[in-house]
Amino acid sequence: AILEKDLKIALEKGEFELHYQPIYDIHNEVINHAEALLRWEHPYLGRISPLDFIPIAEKTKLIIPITDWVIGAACQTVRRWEKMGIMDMTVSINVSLLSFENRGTELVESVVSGIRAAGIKPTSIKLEITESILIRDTDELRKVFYDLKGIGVKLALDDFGTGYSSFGCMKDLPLDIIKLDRSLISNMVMDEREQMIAESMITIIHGLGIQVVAEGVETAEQLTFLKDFGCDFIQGYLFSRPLSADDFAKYYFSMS
Ligand code: G
Ligand code: G
Ligand code: NA
Repeated sequence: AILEKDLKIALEKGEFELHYQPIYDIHNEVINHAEALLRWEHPYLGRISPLDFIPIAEKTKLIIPITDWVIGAACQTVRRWEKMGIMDMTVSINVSLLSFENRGTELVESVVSGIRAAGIKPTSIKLEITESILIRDTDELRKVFYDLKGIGVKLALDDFGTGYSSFGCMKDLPLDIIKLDRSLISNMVMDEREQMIAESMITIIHGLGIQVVAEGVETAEQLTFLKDFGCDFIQGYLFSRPLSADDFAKYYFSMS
């Protein structure tokens, strides 16, 4: 089993790495977003999925230094890409519920210091929040969201359309983007009712002045439907799997 000790060592020894999945802007026909996804190469267990170690990190509070590391590393990548001539790339960072609830102020400070240290624009950074956060919609949480907006970073709501979906809550938060969960996209081409749901959701989200990313897009048929429905961004294997920062740069230049 993975232990707290292994996670601590991983941080100290630099066993973590970020990979970046390209996000395609349908209207402008460019790759201008990337989602940072944490990778852990354990010296003898090999690659361990964040699905397996993030819950442990959350239980042991190691999620705090890990999130700080992710924020710093993502900001540095933006800087590195800028030096290579990749301008105006927005990188999204996954932030777990715990980081918002227990240390909102520190989270804002961590984002500010990552941005300053790298010398990048705050608008290059977007935080992705899993939607289960919304069921606990408190005043304090709202303050953190507005503080983050205040420094100029963007906010996205992840995995929309799974368990806790609520259109009611999202109207009160300053969201820039909502990500439609893969489960909404996967059966869409075969199922007219799923098409109706996806199209209606996009319409409602747009009505609130929020942009839409469709996740888990794997086929050209799915893209055609989503284009038709007015979806703004596409993420999925149709374009690319998550890539190392260098491979992302190569992919970016091969597309432009
Ligand atoms: O790409 P992959 O299948 O490994 O991602 C699995 C899940 O792990 C994703 O759904 C994502 O929400 C989560 N995840 C990936 N990177 C991070 C991270 O840096 N922080 C947190 N909290 N979750 C992450
Ligand atoms: O929303 P979340 O952070 O959970 O999404 C990231 C996860 O989805 C990662 O595990 C990533 O590897 C995975 N993923 C990204 N694109 C696709 C896709 O097109 N199909 C499938 N099955 N998984 C994908
Ligand atoms: Na995510």
